[in-house]
Amino acid sequence: MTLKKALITGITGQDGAYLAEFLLEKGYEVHGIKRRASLFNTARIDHLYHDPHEEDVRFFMHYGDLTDSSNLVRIIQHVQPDEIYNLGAQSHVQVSFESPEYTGDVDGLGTLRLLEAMRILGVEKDVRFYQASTSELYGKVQEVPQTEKTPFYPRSPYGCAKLYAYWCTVNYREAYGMFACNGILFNHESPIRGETFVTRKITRAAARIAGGVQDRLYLGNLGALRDWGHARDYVRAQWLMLQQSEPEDFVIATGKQHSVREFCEKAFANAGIHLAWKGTGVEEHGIVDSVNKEAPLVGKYGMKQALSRLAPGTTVICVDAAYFRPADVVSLVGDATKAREKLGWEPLITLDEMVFEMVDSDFQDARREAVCKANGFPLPASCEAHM
Ligand code: NDP
Ligand code: GDR
Repeated sequence: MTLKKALITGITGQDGAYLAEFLLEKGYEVHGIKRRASLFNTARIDHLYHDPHEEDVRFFMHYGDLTDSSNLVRIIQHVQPDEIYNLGAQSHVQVSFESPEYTGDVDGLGTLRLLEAMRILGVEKDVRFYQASTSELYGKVQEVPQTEKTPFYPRSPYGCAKLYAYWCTVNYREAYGMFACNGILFNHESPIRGETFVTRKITRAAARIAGGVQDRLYLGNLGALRDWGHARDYVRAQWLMLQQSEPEDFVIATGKQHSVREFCEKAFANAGIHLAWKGTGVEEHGIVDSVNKEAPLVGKYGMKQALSRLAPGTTVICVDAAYFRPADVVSLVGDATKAREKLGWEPLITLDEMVFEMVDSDFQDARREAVCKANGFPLPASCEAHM
């Protein structure tokens, strides 16, 4: 029996890793495009990798870049995929204000290059295409909650680039009869979320502050409201979209909204720190209200002693205007009714379960760091989360 083949751009990222795992479990042969980097950049997928000389290998990597049409054509020709998942992107909204042209090139034109590569090779009718569209398209929201029909109003170079990619996907579907779908995914997180996105920045800091290896967390807009789901649930939706009889666009969301402030409270509570808030605007800060040495993760990682140093009133979170965006997206919440009805999709992991899983994972790293520091062992240069 011939295996179905999938090609994933952005395989080294959060979603790429979960999707690769999911498709391998479904019996697919999985090919990923990774960028050449001066250091290893495959930590999220190393557990899936096998020496290609072994037998029955179903996971392969190819060097490539969304800014290079020639390699996209070559890789598609070589792999002959049944499905392409375009997850590769410069995906950080704030960074897109600093590198707008690059973001447009990768996130916007990169999508066009992939679609054109399929046409150049004459496989546009044989390959199904998934485009990683985003709730950032809604930006300054025109309707609450947001559905597939809500008008777009992007608020960043990232959002504008993704808008171009969204319409290219629709246009190639209509013009050339391609099976091309946009998944309009709301924020989704996990223990392998990039350290500079706000959720991971918070869970990582909560664990490190509780563990005594960090003093403070600096954040931007604490009032921003997001609809946060779990990446593992969301990659299942990506696959489901390509298994339908007709290509369509779908919103994927939980329908529940929380503020960055609330996310902090949940993460810090799992780390044994109950927060109170003082001040407003850029003067606002989060202080220790009380510590809970009986919190399950505090016991699991032996952090009781480290927590004792945190007297009530200690400042652990500060607002830093450097993290405010030139134009922010202040409130998003999605309505995934269409996905529920047509794909049979719904999220299985709750926000509280996800926050627990993230803090648990970050506690492991914080504990390792604390042990190394206490015993004089050097640590790899840890990336200080700063975006
Ligand atoms: P990540 O930032 O974790 O991963 C992005 C991936 O794209 C990485 O593998 C990265 O490679 C790769 N990449 C970056 N630049 C290029 C390039 N020039 N050529 C080829 N690959 C490149 O993002 P996520 O996994 O969180 O998101 C996946 C996709 O979904 C992205 O397109 C994102 O914009 C979109 N999205 C994400 C949402 C979320 O909440 N996570 C919500 C909605 C949409 P490297 O590892 O080398 O940096
Ligand atoms: P977002 O995610 O911009 O929604 O894009 P991010 O986690 O970066 O920000 C969410 C909200 O939190 C506010 N915020 C901060 N954000 C960061 N990164 N760092 C901070 O210190 C901070 N303080 C407050 C932000 O202002 C924002 O309002 C993510 C990415 O994965 C995109 O690729 C994806 O398309 C969208 O989600 C859906």
